[in-house]
Amino acid sequence: MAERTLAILKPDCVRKNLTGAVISHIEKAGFRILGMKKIRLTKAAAGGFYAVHKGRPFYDGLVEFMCSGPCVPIALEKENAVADFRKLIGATDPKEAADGTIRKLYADNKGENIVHGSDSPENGAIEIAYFFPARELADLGQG
Ligand code: 3AN
Repeated sequence: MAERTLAILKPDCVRKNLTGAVISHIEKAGFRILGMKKIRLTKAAAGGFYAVHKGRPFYDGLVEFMCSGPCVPIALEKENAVADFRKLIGATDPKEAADGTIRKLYADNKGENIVHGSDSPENGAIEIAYFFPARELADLGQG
């Protein structure tokens, strides 16, 4: 059964003109793109998305960064999508990310790390719904 996960190509990815390169990694790894858009998050939208991190020392900087320019949320589908996507992007800190992963290849640091990936199928569904109304994704799973 296909599973879904949310990717966000973060503002550093867009600023570095790397969206195409990163999407290419994602497609080559076998993910189907269900929905994709380029948006500029408000502070409230970014704060809501990262609400689980509220109170942590990096929260304000993270929200500021996510609003600092456009980003590209992408709803993805694949068997084992959540775990496979996290493997593809690598560890949060690019210094610790495995060779060949997207963060190892392109990210500068823990804060500006190019791409977000959901951490569980449950959160994947919640996060996809945060950016994509169900009607936008209906019947798009077959490519
Ligand atoms: P991941 O995105 O790898 O699941 P999380 O969920 O622990 O990582 O953190 C969410 C986001 O918060 C990360 N993508 C990163 O941008 C930022 N972040 C996490 N830890 C730190 C930190 N120690 N310093 C700066 N930013 C951080």
